[in-house]
Amino acid sequence: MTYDPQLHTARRQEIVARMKREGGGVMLLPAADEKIRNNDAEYLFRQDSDFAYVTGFAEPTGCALLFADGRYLLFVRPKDVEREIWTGRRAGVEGAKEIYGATEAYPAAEVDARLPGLIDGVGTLWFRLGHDAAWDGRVARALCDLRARARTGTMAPARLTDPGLVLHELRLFKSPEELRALRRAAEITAEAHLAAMRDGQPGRLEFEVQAEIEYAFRRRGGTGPGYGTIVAAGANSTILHYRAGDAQLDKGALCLVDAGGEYDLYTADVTRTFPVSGAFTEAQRAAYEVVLAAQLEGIAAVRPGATVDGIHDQVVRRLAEGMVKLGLLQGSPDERVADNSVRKYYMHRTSHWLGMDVHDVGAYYVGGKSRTLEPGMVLTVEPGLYVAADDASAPEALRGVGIRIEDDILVTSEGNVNLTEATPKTANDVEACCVR
Ligand SMILES: [Mn+2]
Repeated sequence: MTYDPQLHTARRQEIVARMKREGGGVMLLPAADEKIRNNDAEYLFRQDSDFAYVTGFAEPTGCALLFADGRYLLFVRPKDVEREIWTGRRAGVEGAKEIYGATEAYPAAEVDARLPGLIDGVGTLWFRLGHDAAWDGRVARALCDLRARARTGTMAPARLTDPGLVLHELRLFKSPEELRALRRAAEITAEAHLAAMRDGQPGRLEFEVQAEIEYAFRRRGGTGPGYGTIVAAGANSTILHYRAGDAQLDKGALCLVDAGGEYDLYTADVTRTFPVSGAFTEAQRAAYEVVLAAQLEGIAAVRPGATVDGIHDQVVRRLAEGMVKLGLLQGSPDERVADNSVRKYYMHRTSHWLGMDVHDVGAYYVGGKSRTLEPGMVLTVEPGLYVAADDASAPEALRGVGIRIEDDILVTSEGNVNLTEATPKTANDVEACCVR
């Protein structure tokens, strides 16, 4: 997020304090590299979340090294008058120290040459293996180099530890600054969903609605979508990770929109489902009420001491009752939960952490048990109901109906706050937003 010398220094101090409790050493955090989209055109750059969280440094390429003894190194792209004319200003090696607080800084091109010397004798190297193949290779070569020279007194780190152990635990608990960014992302996202409901008229194409949504994100100062925008018309809504395509929104069908704006590296994650005609059919409304009731119950269950699995189980139980009532399943709801047939119409989990990454970091299980919620955590609650278009066993009026309702919930000491409650959700409120 926006660089703030005090904030980022305090974060690094906290990380170092926690590293010391786990054996000290050095944490190596690669910055994201620019990625080629095709030929020489690049994807829009997005900084690595861990790297951004620790450094506040927005430029691509290089890495940070955080030593338990307090040293803080940055490898960055050096100043280059010629390149900067083409690709923009760089802080450079001097800026890395003077602006970003590095105790030492070097050109990114020197990483390979300097890395062995920097990790020699540190004992523990905090590095996330398996995240980036190029960096895995770099680290492996540095370790090999040190091991090969062991007779001369070099000592390769004996322990490789996942930085997530410290970093992702910190990121799981949102600070007031982070919550400000998330709330802003939520505000922008509410506006985008309102635009989608307004614009999602019969005859519109999915990508037209997507354009309205992403226009709202950008116009309000967001970076854009925090993940691929889903606009799913009709039976497309039963495909969980469908992207906005070119299907037409038909009168009588539903449209499912799963879209979240990113603001200052934090993203919202909101799903709403609205009737294209502006009014739910009786069957659609009945199914909608089932999902909404499950979602409201799931949100109400979010409080310190609750668990992600517990909330999921409660939501599944409520959905099973609804599925029986709607004629999708037969028998008793408990039996249908027990034999897992609920999965036919609800096949995903109810919650995930949310923050800089849409599926944010942080352990879901501690000691083999579903994690207990604590104040400062942010998670989604997003039950759904998806009836395949060719499901001959389902009531005809429900075939091809996909409904998901998703909000972003902050755990507080009193219970929770719904960060995305500004986006209309009751069937009546949604209809009222679908002005036709
Ligand atoms: Mn989600």
